[in-house]
Amino acid sequence: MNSPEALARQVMGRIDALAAISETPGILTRRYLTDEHRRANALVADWMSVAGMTSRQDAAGNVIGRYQGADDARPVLMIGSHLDTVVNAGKFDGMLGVLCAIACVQALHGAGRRMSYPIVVVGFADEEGVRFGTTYLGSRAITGRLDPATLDRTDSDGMSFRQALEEFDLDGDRICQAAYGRQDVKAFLELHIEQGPVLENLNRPAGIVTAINGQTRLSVVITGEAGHAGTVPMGLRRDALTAAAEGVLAVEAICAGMEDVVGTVGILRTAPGAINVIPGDVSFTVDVRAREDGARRDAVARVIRAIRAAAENRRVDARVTVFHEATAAPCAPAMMDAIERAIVATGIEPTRLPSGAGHDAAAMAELCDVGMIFLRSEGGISHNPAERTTLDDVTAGIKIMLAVLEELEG
Ligand code: HGY
Ligand code: MN
Ligand code: MN
Repeated sequence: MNSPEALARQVMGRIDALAAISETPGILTRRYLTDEHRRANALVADWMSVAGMTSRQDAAGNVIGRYQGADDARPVLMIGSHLDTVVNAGKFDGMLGVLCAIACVQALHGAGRRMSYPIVVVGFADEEGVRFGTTYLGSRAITGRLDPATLDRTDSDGMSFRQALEEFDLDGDRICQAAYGRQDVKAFLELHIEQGPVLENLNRPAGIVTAINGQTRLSVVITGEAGHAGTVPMGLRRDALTAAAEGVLAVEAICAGMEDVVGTVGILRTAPGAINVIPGDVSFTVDVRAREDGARRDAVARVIRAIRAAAENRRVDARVTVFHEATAAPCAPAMMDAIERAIVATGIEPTRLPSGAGHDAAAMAELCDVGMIFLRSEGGISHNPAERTTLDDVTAGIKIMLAVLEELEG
């Protein structure tokens, strides 16, 4: 019942069960502090209990399972990932890491085995930052580094983070109670899909993450002048959309021209949005990532200058705000070495690679040593319903994670 193969099959079934809990029928979208988040937490808490853990929901809405250690007073090993998703998401991003962590504890529990250290499995509540714009809200609550000002951020319906917590029967003034101290945590281990093409191109099922790229998120508001599409000569227009378009292409050109830097405009809204009206107002987001923080900050500065220059040339106004920044996070050498030994023990050629995607491990790195196991993504596809990892690779992931737990016994 608790062989890695059987546990992997159980994980795949549970992946589908969680994927059915969505705000939008037919696609997977599950944002922070929604009823769907509440339902997913309840399901995961049940699975944690079946695996021999006590479970609870913390002050930030993270779901937490605890598996006692032989010496339960020792600092805990935290393992897990996130349960929230992007819009029209794949079903493995985040959820696979939580479910593999539960599967490993279930294997220990089934064998009557206790590690010397306690294990805490975490289903983080908000890694993607889709609802309130800033990422890692669940893991930053656990590290105690959540900026209280974040509580005033609002979602697209105008509801504040604080109000959404209240609707979730939580209190924004008590979110600090979710925090662990540095002395409480041995390390954090996260299994996650690679979300890129490297492991598949190397024909490797798993890899060791070396570092998680830093990221900056900008919001840009361009204000021009709405006008009649038929009567305003081209030279007299103050077209907010053409200025924004020049800014969007500048993001692409600047980031493409720098090594290990990527830039994305994921959201663009134009108003009033009529076929015969010159757009007077445009807003868009910019997401810049880089392995090196200096390069990222240089790219962001150049992007901001380019957007402002485009606006000035077109006689419109540009307001640029940096609303989220996460520095690059290195994985701990001892954790990388333990994961590498575990991968070799599983009969897999080890591969070390950086993560272009952000992960809760980047936030957790401010509290403790972190390590990440990557599993191969078919076609390198993610943040897309076609996102997929195979049963065999999930089986390998469970074997590797169990081997890491043993490696960390020392
Ligand atoms: O955006 C990211 O990199 C992650 O999926 N939150
Ligand atoms: Mn994601
Ligand atoms: Mn993720």
